[in-house]
Amino acid sequence: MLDRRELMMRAGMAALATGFGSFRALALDTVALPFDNGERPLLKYPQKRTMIGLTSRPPQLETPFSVFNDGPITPNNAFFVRYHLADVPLDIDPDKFTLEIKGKVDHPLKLSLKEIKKFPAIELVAVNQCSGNSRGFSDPRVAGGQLGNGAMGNARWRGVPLKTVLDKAGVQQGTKQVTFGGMDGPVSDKTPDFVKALDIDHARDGEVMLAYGMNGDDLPVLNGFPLRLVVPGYYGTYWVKHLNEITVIDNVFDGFWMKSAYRIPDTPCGCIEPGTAPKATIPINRFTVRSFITNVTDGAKLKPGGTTLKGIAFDGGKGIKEVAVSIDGGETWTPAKLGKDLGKYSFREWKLAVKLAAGPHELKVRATNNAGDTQPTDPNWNPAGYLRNVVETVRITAA
Ligand SMILES: Nc1nc2c(c(=O)[nH]1)N[C@H]1C(S)=C(S)[C@@H](COP(=O)(O)O)O[C@H]1N2
Ligand SMILES: [Mo]
Repeated sequence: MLDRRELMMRAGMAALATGFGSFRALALDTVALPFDNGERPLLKYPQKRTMIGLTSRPPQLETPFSVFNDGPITPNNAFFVRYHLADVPLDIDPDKFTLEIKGKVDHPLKLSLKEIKKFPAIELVAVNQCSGNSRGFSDPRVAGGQLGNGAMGNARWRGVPLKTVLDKAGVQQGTKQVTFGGMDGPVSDKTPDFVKALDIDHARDGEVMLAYGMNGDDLPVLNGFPLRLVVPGYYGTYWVKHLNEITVIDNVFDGFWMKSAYRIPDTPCGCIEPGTAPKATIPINRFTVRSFITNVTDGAKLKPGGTTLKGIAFDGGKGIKEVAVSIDGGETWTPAKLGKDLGKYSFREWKLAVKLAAGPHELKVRATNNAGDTQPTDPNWNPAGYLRNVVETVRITAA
């Protein structure tokens, strides 16, 4: 017997089979994220399984957290979706697509997708995480998309090093940055177009990638088909989707999305006293260290005795050195066993066998990276709700 949700899903799939021409999401049900006003619709979009909706114009989708317990790679159909501007390109013809490389280069280029795929390819497993991931937990609350922990994902990206293409174009002396623009645009011409910038040395580090492949497939439309920037270790805001314009410049780019948005306090923690304003800010950059328990949810009832806790950890590219777990609210910690190393930018799985006495438990997990950076016991705060990486707590009862 099919339950109601399954029936609606099938009906929706049939309706959507006509493709992106009739691009519409189907609302299935709702879920509640664990903060005030956390009710969200469950939505079904083309190429995506049921996801947690944040907005629909443009589409913004969170990954249901249980997906992170299925393995270290996030499937394409469960990967989160973030857009700023409502004019999202849904039917790009890959045969007509071109990427332009211009500005302070000796040989401006216009490359087709076929030409891009002819360069020697690289592959890299890397986490993409939205700067605002977990923002809904900020206390005091802050403005912006009220996300739970599902605006992150880990994929095997395939593409060409940005360096290869920049070298071919011939970057001129004295240049400072490279800007990246995608094919989506604002609905009103008063909204600034989404353009991001990286320093020239970062852009040429050999790891920043023009990616056309994700987990062995093309990029899903909503994740930037047919080409996106991958900036390993850096927040998702730099991972420009539907990338079609690269410009080498000899100044520091001052567009809205670099100069005014996506900035963090210029302090060692990127944080300030809750409720205050920063004195100075810098562009957001590398991920903070994070870890999660994925196989036990908050409020769960478990059997007393032996059980294995499991989860994921990641950081901005130093690599995870250690994950420690506490089952007594942080009084004592035991190192967990780390899973397979898929590379320093990837989710790292961990697990630990524990023995739970009858009664309530606060389970906590804390990761440390190879630079010695770890997670704070109390949440750091900044006005945009970025960089959240407090030691996560899962409250359970063994009975
Ligand atoms: N063209 C374009 N690229 C974009 C954005 C956008 O609005 N337009 N948003 C960025 C932000 S803030 C994030 S977090 C990531 C999200 O990538 P995803 O939607 O594939 O998960 O895309 C980035 N690239
Ligand atoms: Mo983001």
